[in-house]
Amino acid sequence: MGYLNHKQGYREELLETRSVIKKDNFALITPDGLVNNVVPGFEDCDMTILGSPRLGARFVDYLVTVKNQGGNKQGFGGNGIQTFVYVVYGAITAKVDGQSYDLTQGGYLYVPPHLQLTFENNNGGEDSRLFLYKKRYQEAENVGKPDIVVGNVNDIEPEAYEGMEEVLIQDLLPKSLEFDMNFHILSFKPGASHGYIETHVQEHGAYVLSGRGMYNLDKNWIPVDKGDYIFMGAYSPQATYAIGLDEPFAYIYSKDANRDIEL
Ligand code: UGY
Ligand code: MN
Repeated sequence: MGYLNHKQGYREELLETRSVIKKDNFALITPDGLVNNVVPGFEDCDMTILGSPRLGARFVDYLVTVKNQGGNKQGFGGNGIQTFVYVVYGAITAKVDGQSYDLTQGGYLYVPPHLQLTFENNNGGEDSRLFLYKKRYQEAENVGKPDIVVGNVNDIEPEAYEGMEEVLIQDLLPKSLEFDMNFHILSFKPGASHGYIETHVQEHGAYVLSGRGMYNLDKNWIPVDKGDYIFMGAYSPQATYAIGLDEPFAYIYSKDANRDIEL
């Protein structure tokens, strides 16, 4: 069964998938094949683990559907693990260090590595969907610890990306050295593209929020759609052309930043 699309039982058509898994290189994970993973601490949540060290990532990404009474009261992250939550739809109340944060669609919260995140659904009985992330924080000499960051992408003015007006970028976290990673949203008008095929050491976990694209993942042109997840590993060549008629092709993604490589 595809737990997100609630399809159960035999299908009329032959079984097939658009997912492509190349461990330690790249992966496309489509919604139809996702299964429910039980993770201690998460109650009344359907969740699925997307990018993870088993795929070649140094972080873990999750897609979480939080039910009416659902959430995490036990605490997520802390003890060296930083966390980030983005509300795809719905509403939650998150708590960090005794402080509450109400997050609605487009809202996000970054929790530094010494603190834990708890949250509960706050969507009037309806489900909420979250894109959730954790990564071990990499310290750097003479660099302080990051603070909590709360925001909503609907309040962030997008900027032209690398000189292209049809490609817009939003930076969700400060660009300061305390942060060893950042989250961004890239949005391409149909027909727009990257300016070159990127080849870089940083890894990405990307969740497609809208539209469609043809994505070049290590020289394979692969169609991607809203709801898909893409892992791009270190040095994996990557770029996209947005396709479709009028909806922008947009995805939220993480990128490690501001650190040397440890030997
Ligand atoms: O920031 C980035 O590296 C971004 N442009 N990568 C990507 O969209 N695949
Ligand atoms: Mn990139």
